Amino acid sequence: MNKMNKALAVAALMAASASANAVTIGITFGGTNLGAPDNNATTSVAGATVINFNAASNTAGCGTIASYGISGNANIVAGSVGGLYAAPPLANTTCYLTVPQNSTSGSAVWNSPGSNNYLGLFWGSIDNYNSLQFLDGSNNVLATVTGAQVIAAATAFGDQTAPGSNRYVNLLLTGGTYESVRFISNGYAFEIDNIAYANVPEPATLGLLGLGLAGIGFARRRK
Ligand SMILES: [Ca+2]
Ligand SMILES: [Ca+2]
Repeated sequence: MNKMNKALAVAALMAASASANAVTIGITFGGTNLGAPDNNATTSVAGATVINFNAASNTAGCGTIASYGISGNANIVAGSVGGLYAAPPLANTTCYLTVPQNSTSGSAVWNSPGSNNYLGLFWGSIDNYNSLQFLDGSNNVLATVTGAQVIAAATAFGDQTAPGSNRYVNLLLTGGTYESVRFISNGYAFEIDNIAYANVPEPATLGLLGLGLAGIGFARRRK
């Protein structure tokens, strides 16, 4: 991460910290292209576990949301159905998660194994009516991320092919961990593939700690 990106990341953290609770979110973009047949991005974070929704073959169906620890108004699908869902771009022919499945507004909750502070997801055809919420063990909302926060500048919402509206999104919580994630969409649809999760060291916290130690050292030298 160069200095400009670090400055932008800090600015994003400060903006996100305006919410009432102590949890902040760092948002970055980009992952690793898997090549065919997945093609679309997956996480680049070392040690993260990836859910690619490919356990069942396309011809046999894509399995149930329950088999992935998901409940609510959602479905595991492949391909595209006009007006309902659109496959992630780059000719991804694999199964993925879509929210909602049977009404124009709905949500689904994915229970993450263990406590984690990192979430990665391929967010396909990003819409301004898509959002996600990080929840604690009592289902309190720790933080919210909206489609408007992750779409690239000058990109049309819902564009099924533009790179700026089909992004691998990396979300890192500072000051807390989540137990589950709620995916919300007030329209068709919120398409998700390659969910990644991990509990990684918090670089922002370590950076702040490092600054504090440096300050103490400087004060001592002046005495
Ligand atoms: Ca997939
Ligand atoms: Ca969409």
